[in-house]
Amino acid sequence: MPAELSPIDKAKFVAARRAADYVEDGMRVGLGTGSTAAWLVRCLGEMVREDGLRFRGVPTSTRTAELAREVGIEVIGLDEAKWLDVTIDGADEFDPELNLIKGGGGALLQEKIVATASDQMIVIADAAKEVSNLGHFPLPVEVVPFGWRTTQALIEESLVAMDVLGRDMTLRMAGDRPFVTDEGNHILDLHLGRIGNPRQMAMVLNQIPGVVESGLFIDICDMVIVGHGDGRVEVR
Ligand code: ABF
Repeated sequence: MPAELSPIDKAKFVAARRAADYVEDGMRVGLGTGSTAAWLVRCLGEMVREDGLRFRGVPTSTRTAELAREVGIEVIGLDEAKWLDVTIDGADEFDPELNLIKGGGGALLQEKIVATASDQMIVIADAAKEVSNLGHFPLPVEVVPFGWRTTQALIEESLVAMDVLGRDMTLRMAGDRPFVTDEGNHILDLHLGRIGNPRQMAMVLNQIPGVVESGLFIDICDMVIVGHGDGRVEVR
């Protein structure tokens, strides 16, 4: 373990380190995005360099692709890999059913495509990400730039129809411009407080034409590896 880690980084690191053991020679592995996933990529890079681990990684963002190459991981695209043995990624929240909110880092679309194309999805998270109900973390929804205000109005209408209270929505910004995803889209962050029925919410959002994807991952995650600041690891 790297020396002098803060408790939060230690929690992320121990979860990532445990997840790295699920990667075996010859596998095709989805590599997540975010600070926890970055620890995973660094751990895997060390295993490649020092233990001779041989696998191919499919990154879920340009950031992760750069880091993976830097640490010596062989990087391929999803279309080359076609199907993956496992994807390991972070999350913003997970509930007891292992439903997730993802997308705080802005890479939810590639993350969802890659995770869905995998035999297994493992989430790595610090203990603060565990919630009884999703929704405290703002729900990211990726929308196409064309007519995004109209899409926003349609999302609002859908939330009213679902009786969802507290429907604040903000366009994610990068400085004084709208944030642009790797696919050239924008992100609306929905401040909902509590999502009573994540499955219904995910289906309703995906029916709106300007919505590309939501950050709700339902029935995709198989296992969550939870790291604690004192170095303990639990598996959900
Ligand atoms: C990715 O990174 C995202 O889906 C999620 O939004 C974020 C988690 O970041 P971190 O690990 O830095 O908390 O996994």
